[in-house]
Amino acid sequence: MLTDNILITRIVSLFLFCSPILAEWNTRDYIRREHTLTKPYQGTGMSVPYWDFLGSTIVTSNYVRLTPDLQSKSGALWNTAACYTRNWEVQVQFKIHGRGKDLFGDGLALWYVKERMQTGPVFGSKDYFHGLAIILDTYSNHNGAHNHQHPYISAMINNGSLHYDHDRDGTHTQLSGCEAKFRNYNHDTHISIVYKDDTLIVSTDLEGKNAWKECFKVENVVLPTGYFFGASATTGDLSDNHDIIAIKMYELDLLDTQKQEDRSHLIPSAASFEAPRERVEDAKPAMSGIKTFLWMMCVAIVCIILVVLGIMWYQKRQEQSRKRLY
Ligand SMILES: *[C@@H]1O[C@H](CO)[C@@H](O)[C@H](O)[C@H]1NC(C)=O
Ligand SMILES: [Ca+2]
Repeated sequence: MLTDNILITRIVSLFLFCSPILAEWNTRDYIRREHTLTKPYQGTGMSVPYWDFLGSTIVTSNYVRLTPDLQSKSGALWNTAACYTRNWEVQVQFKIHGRGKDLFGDGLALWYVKERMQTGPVFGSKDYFHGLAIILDTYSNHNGAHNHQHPYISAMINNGSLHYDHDRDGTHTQLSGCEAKFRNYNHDTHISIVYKDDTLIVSTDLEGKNAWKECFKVENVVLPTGYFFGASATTGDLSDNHDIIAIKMYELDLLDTQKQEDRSHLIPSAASFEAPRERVEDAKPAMSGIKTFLWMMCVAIVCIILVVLGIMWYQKRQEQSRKRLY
């Protein structure tokens, strides 16, 4: 009897100990197979159920590689089934890695858009898209001062009228963003995109701790149903392996008032853009470190000379006034 109790206590405490970890990954039961990509990828034959591929994408038994670590590659992965769920979470396990220590690029974009299987300039996919892009930008194209470091994660909502400006790393059209080091890890790296009750929340799990860290949250984001999930990546002069290991889509609970609503004809929009900054041309590049140093040296030398001259002049005057006294 006593030993039974101890056993039960042990089991319960073991369960309590594990549950926060399990809770991270198993809170939602409504995984939607038709929007999910998990190992083993291959169905019957060579095709992967529910997913199409474009460009340089290759499927191995352990990952889907959108681009290899080679220049000028572009690849994409697109869900074949449109999403008719209003509230959802997409968790993507990815791996961006390569030989480059300081120079690598260009990055990866995750999509919920109208246009699928279209190549283009925005990380391998179409510009002037309709829907949502979550961009994992590894390379800063911007020469002038940025208000953030790279790698950088940002969100963009487009109704087909906006251009993604690579020269500004999309900062003029982004809803929000966060700096995040997500490259060249040996452990698993994940990103979660939650779209629920018109709120978009992007979180990351990059430290191998099985815990989500919020990257940003934006309210009043309108996205219709019937769009497609996808992922795309490109390399240019700089490169990286851009790998997708898993995509899991969970259907989230609806509020009672949301159950009847037809969302299929909405135009994507977002109430708040991140403080839109004027597109000003870059100021002339600031002085380099060495130039600044030399300039400071000159100023210092001139100052010292002036001080020395001043002291000499003062002493001479003192002497003269002393002479006059005697
Ligand atoms: C599309 O977005 C732009 C920029 O946010 C806006 O000016 C325009 O009115 C929108 N068009 C529609 C049809 O919603
Ligand atoms: Ca960039």
